[in-house]
Amino acid sequence: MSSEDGEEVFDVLSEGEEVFAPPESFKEQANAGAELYEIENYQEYWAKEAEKLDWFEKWDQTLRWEPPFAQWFVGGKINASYNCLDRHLDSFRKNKAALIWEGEPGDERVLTYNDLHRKVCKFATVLKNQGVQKGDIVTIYLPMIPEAVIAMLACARIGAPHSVVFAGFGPGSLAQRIENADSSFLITADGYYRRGRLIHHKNKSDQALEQTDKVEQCVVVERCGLDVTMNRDRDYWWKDLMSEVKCETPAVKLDSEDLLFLMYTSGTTGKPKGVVHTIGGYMTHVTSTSKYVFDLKEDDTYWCSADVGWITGHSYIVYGILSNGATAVMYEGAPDYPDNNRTWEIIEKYGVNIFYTAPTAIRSFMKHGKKYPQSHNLNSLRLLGSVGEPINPKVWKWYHKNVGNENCPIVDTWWQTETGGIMLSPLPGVIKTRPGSVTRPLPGISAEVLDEEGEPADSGYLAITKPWPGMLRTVYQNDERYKKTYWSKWDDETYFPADGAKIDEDGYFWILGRIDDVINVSGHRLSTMEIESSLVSHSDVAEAAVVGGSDDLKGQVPVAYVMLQEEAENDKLNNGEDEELDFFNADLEEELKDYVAEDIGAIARPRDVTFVPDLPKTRSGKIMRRLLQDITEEEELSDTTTLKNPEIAEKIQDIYC
Ligand code: 6R9
Repeated sequence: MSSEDGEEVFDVLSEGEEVFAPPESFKEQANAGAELYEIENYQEYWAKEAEKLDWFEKWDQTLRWEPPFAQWFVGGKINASYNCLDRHLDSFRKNKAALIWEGEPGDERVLTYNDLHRKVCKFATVLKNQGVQKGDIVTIYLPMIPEAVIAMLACARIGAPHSVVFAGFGPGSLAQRIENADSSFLITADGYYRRGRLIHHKNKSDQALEQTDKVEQCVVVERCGLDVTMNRDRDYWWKDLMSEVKCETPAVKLDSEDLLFLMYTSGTTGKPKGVVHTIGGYMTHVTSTSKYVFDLKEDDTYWCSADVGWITGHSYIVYGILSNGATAVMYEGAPDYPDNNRTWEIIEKYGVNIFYTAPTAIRSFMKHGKKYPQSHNLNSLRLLGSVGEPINPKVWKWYHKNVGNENCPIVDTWWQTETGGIMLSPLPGVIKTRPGSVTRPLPGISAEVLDEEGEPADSGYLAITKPWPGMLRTVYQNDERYKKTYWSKWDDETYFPADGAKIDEDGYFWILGRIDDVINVSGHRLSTMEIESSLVSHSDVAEAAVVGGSDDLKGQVPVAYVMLQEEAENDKLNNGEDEELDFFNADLEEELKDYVAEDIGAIARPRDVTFVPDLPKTRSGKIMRRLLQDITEEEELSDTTTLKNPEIAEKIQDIYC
């Protein structure tokens, strides 16, 4: 891996492949250097990274590993809120912007580190006054407003773990999470703005509280001035409670292994799991990876477009970013409201330097066309990131060219709710990238591709082979599920993320998507993702989802659902008339099948290509292939309640049948 002079560690990349070297100017100033790929002892490495945080007392043991249970920085005393706030106040950062917030209607708020600290201290006092104690789980059900961050850091300040529930979830999901966490304290809001609509959020909370009697107190943030019903025995206005208290609650000295938060993963099967994260290891992981992967510098303005209700928001809007003392942009609304200029306007207006988003968003930017990013000055951008699902090479290149002006390294970051922080990603400025590959594990992370038996393979399952500080500690109150889900595929020292992966001759990793998205055609393992990527590389295609349809002879065959580019949709599905689109075009269907067969091989040729107006997606933007599977197999539709667009499933069913 390393060359004589230790400089171009990754010059080994095969010639002729599409390889993007980091711009010289980026390389010279990068936080990361090639030596980071030479780490010999992962525990020593993480201990060094942990030392960059502020500890009240140092740990006596870096790692206690009793597989599959890990404790990091054992005996250390720390507070996450202190690391995100107090430690910046003795320097010029005191009056530096911590959060630049923009509401969907265009209202703005800027909170400096000092402002944020004051508000967090006050709300921590409120929590204490209301009787919240160390260890009590506080449920936060807030939209993308600064109070979400304030509430999280206030909980962290007094050692009350938070469980943030994404605001887009409905009452049933909220009630389920409150029940599972046995949480008696809820923080919600009157409403918020989304795509120009006013969402009555308090109503949704009230409906949830009809389904569970756990909640004894509910604090309501006023965001929109909505007229809401307040239950006198239970509900309090945030602003009333805040006006009564002083900014006086110090950060409590907590144990490194005390709970920081629970995050429920929207399980594709069964009930959601409460993923448990603890303070010391998680903070070490997210602080270190923010610095190296996003190349965070003191004068950067960083924007992650995820919601704080997801792990990406927790790690890379709040904890990892604020602990580095950086300035984060936070935006309340839809990226395309009131029109497709909004995202680019935000980047231009605040001079965003680092932009972190998801492939699903990039695909929709792409669908609308390059004229939108191109009509804005995006020269401030110097680094782009991607997270959440595999990014097709075509989409990667579009992002690189039309958003990054061919001048910004792209970090395609693989990780999960369970991993806490980024695990595989390019170190920008150090490693050359290939569109579609997450490159290599980050320093201190050991990953491999293993086959069913646990032997190294070129193509198989992604596996994490050593513990890492941000790892989940367990599934809340369910150690058995923790062991069974994550540590029993091979042995109890090897973590199973349930993602398929390939490794190429240069040691680059290619994530193929969840293993439930892998199909087996005549004994050949094919990633639905690979076929999707091929379809998306056709000029008429905007988005594609592929599932396996049962086939008597081959076992499974690929079945494709395709959304066309706007122009192609108008031209090719219009049937010569201006009325409703007819989602049928035999010629184009054949053309796409041939295209895939040519591109990947006859084995990948889809049996059906169905044109659809939209694809079923979860609220975090992941395509819900399970539903397409049901449609393909002509089975009853499984649960659609976690979908962003539940109505689409039946529509597709009508088109397909
Ligand atoms: C951070 C986050 C985790 C699942 C994961 C994988 C997929 C995430 C990816 C990626 C390919 C990437 N995933 N990042 N697949 N390339 N860069 O998204 O967490 O919501 O828990 O999802 O997302 O399938 O297993 P989470």
